[in-house]
Amino acid sequence: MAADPLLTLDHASPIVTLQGHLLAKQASIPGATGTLSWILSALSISAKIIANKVRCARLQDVLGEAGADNVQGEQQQKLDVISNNVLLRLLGQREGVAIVASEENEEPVIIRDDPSGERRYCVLFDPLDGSSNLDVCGGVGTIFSILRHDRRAKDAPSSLLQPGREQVAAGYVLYGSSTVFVLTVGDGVDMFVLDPAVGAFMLVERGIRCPSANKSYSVNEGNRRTFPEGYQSYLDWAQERGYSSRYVGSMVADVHRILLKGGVFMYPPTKKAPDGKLRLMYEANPMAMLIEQAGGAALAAPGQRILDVQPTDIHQRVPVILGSRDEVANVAAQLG
Ligand code: AHM
Ligand code: MG
Repeated sequence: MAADPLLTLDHASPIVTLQGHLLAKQASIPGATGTLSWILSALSISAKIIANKVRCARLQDVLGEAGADNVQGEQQQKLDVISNNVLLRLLGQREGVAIVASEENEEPVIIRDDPSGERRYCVLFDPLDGSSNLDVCGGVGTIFSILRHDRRAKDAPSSLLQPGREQVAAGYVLYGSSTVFVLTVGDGVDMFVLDPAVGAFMLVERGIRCPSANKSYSVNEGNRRTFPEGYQSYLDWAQERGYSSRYVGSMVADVHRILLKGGVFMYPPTKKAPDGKLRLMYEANPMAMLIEQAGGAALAAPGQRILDVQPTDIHQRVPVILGSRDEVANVAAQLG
């Protein structure tokens, strides 16, 4: 691909926006109604609004704590609240959305529960992951997961409690040095970059493959002493072999690097968080779907795919080991 896709004179190399990409996909699926594309378009508009807020954070007094705790007992940042509101309002306008669940809200929000035969979806998201990095201008992101609404379920939470392998789409937006939208609808992983002058996400890479190996691990080593023994053995094993350590402390930024460059990202159980810190439905499942769709692996434990974990609570946590296939296997081998 040319350094600047707009500079190429190759007429066979079309300029593709996220919107155009979704319409083309929709046209290729017989009987597709466009409902999913319309939901993804709400996510893309939300991403542009949140990106703009993140970019102006220092200028607009939206940095710092909002003064309340979220359902996880963590301090909400003002931008967490703003991002959550933007997503809820935009998704709320989409006919195809039945239920929305956010890491920031204790209960799912039921948008429509009419029992008509129409196909509807549940959208789960972490509106601004890694928000504690905002004050130091670090990369943050929005993570989302889309499931089919189960109209037979007795209530909203039971419609949401589906294993990650049932996701119909998943993705994240990284608000980093550029704004990147990474998406899977179950047939590979595509990446778009926001052109702020045009106001559109432009396709920059189709069918991303996560390299099968890279001597690099990403974990909060400050917690090492409280990791289960197998993780400590893995770190010894990796260090003896000259592995590099790379950790931002913002899952979207760390996983984005792993997706493109390879290596392994881990959030193991710790003394403070015996099931790990990351949430199955808002963080682990969508990232696991993306990584598997790119040819990588995502485990909660040896032999236990994250995507096969049966959720029992929408806010539950899960240990995460994901990234290059061979590197995930190296960790699993040490865990025994
Ligand atoms: P958040 O959803 O409250 O922002 O927390 C999730 C973040 C992830 O982005 C990141 O991987 C992890 O917390 C970092 O945790 P730690 O600071 O314990 O390493
Ligand atoms: Mg998060």
